[in-house]
Amino acid sequence: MTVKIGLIGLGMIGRDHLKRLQTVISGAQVTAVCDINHAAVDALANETGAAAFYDAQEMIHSPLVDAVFICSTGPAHKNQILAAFAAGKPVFCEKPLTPTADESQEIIEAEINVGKRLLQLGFMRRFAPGYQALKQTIESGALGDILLIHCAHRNPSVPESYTLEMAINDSATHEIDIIRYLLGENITSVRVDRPRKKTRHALAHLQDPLVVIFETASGVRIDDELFVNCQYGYDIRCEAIGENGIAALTEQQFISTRSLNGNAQHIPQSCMERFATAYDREVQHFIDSVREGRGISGPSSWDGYVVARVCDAGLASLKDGGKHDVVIPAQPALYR
Ligand code: NAD
Ligand code: ISE
Repeated sequence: MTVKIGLIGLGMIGRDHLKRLQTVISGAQVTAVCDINHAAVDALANETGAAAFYDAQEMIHSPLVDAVFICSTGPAHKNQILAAFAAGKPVFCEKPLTPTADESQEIIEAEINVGKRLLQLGFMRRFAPGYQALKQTIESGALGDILLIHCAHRNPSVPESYTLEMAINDSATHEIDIIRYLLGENITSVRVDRPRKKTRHALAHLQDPLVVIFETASGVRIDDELFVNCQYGYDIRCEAIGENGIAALTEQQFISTRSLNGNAQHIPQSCMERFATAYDREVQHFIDSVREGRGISGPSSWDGYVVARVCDAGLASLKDGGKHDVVIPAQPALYR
């Protein structure tokens, strides 16, 4: 069976997933494309032969579509996800699930009403070999108890549409999810520190860098440097500090060179380059789940909801600089 995909959102990541679905992934075909930018729809429909839609609801309900890919911006996700649930169609949705926890709660309730999981969320780092190896090492006990984790999330730059809040609910979402994945426990408090000095490369409305301090239920302390105008590259770091040793991510898929100029190592310039393998693996996982009818798995709406709760606390801290507690309700049976 070939899964017929309807793709919503033809921006940066939407086009990257489109290329992936056309060239890397087996068992899928993009049969419909949709965006509020009509010119982008017309151009891609022409180029790919996919049917053109300007209205997401119409595309989701079309018989041309078996499964929906949501790559629109965060505020558009909720209504598109609810429409896919109403149509009973599986949905791959880019992170964040929604920009606020209240909206994510509505999605959880709707999916529970459907009675089965229909959504895989785009927390692709869980599919990255480096993070998987880090999780295995932590779980093996070789490092002893984990005490601290140091993270850095550096982007070369961000577009003008990137808001101050997106540092938390668009960028830090990745660390919030991966901390839960690595440690198998929830975050219980958040504090956002604004260093007094801001980079001259950040737009006026941004505060960059920021440092976010998280604590988990067992007391692990995590610091996350968010520096989204670092200029030099897309640099993601994660180092777990245990009682017996440390373990850190490396950039596995790249080589280093030695020459008269010294040692050199390529620095990725975008998330698409740094996490190419992880994106390929998450998308193939979704397509295989749909094709084989084995139910949707991987990062869930619940994961998106929990991350959104932590983000809400982070946004409150971004305003007042205080430490905010996060209380996560019991996990519904559907997501256990
Ligand atoms: P973008 O601005 O480049 O593209 C978004 C597209 O969505 C635009 O073409 C816009 O016109 C379209 N759009 C907006 N509202 C719409 C609506 N109601 N209906 C149809 N189309 C609509 O943004 P992007 O960088 O591609 O990000 C898109 C989403 O993907 C965001 O949620 C972002 O957080 C996520 N993302 C995830 C990763 C990752 O690493 N997993 C990387 C980049 C972006
Ligand atoms: C973007 O939406 C992503 O998800 C990228 O992975 C992240 O690095 C970037 O900061 C976000 O804006």
